[in-house]
Amino acid sequence: MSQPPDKPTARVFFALWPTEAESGALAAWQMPLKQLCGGRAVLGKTLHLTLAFLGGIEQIRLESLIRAAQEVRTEDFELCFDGAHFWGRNHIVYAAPDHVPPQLVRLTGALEQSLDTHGFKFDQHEFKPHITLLRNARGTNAELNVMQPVHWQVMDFALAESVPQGGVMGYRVLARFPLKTGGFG
Ligand code: 2AM
Repeated sequence: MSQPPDKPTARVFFALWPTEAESGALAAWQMPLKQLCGGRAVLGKTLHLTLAFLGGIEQIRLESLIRAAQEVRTEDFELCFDGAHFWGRNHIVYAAPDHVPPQLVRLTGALEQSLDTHGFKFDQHEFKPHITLLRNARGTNAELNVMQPVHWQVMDFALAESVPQGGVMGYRVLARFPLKTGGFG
């Protein structure tokens, strides 16, 4: 028999989770940005782009959450991170695409629709695709767009759990959901 979970709820969200090559390329932006903006670099292997944030849900609902994600059928796409920006309200420096591909908008729309259908609540703030690179950063007037663009072929999305690790927030990927290669022609 499998062990019962050690806590009744899990703090979860759906995200695009880069491969090592892509997260490595994005992590290379962190040092020059830190020199300009200070703050704390997010661990390279935990860099991600949040699609939908649910917060705490009961462990027993995870299976149903995974089924909701499995019903999402959208196509793979390329995402290009062109530059870094400072977000004063959250004190973060983040990487973002200049152009948001329509497939990404369709993916978040389909995911939200499926979550809704399955009775899951999620953060309804306007979707602003970004990857947080530095936390507790300060603003600067310096140009932040001095990095090499990072191209990412998005083949899947992930369900992740936030897990506190040694005083900072760590993340664990619980499941991955492939996108359809080549679209739906
Ligand atoms: P952030 O990087 O801009 O802080 C896990 O917390 C992930 O979910 C983070 O990427 C975080 O974005 C995102 N997120 C979105 N809405 C959130 C919320 N209401 N509370 C905490 N994290 C949220």
